[in-house]
Amino acid sequence: MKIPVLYVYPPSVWASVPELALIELGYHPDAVLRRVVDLSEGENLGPDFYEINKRATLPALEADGKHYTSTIEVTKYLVEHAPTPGKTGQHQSVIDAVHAEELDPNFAKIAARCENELGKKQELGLEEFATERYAAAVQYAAHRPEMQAFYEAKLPQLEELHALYAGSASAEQQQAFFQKSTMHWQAINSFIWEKLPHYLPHTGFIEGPEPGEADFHVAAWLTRIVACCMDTQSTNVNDEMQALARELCDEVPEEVDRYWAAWTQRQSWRMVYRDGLH
Ligand SMILES: N[C@@H](CCC(=O)N[C@@H](CS)C(=O)NCC(=O)O)C(=O)O
Repeated sequence: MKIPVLYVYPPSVWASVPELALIELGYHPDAVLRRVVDLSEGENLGPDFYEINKRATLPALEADGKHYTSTIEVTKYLVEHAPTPGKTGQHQSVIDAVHAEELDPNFAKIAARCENELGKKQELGLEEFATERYAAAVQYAAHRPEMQAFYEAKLPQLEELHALYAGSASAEQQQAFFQKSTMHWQAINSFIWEKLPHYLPHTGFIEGPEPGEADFHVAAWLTRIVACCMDTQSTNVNDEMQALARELCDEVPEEVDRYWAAWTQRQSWRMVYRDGLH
């Protein structure tokens, strides 16, 4: 049988979900072959990866002659084929919740609510990220007329982000982006306070004493949100929950605090985030 191929990029939020799953579900380290698709260079926007995943997103999995092209599908496959079976999740609603567009953890990373935050994120390398990806897509589009519809959908978003980060956006575009970013963080803030605690258990994990399907998704989402808070704090904060609390302008709900502590003690989480939160 052919070894499944998992398409990943280490700093990617959603590609961390199958990485956590592989370890927690007891897969042998060589059970899947990893191929890195460099999102910062726009490699996912090219024709090679388009053959694998028409959505052009990570993670993707090639297994049993099929392509699994969303985080939910990839992780479900890994759960269903795990060496330790019986970990099928019972909590699809929280998985769907953290994948909702209004809580998109990738937008949380690029969002900027004011000029100060935009400046900080430029310093963190987002200007280069936005510029390289836009340039790569322009190049691909020029040579791939057969993918015209794909680039027509992608290029305006990439161009807009490039303009914002390169400082060539109009004042109106900038204000609209600040407003969209503010609303995005408000949605994240209210999710963490009003909904997330209801999904979290008093002890252990959402799926039981050990992490299961829903936990892999929630852990990756929460880790990215915490990473964004650590990145943009105006003073150095070493404590992750303290950084989250400052973003929430409040304390962190105790259920979230407990869940974070449970995850950060796991070998799997330490392995996946060994080079830093992302
Ligand atoms: N809802 C999709 C989102 C996946 C997604 O956005 N992945 C990011 C990496 S974390 C990506 O590949 N983005 C590609 C791009 O922005 O061009 C899923 O869960 O599969």
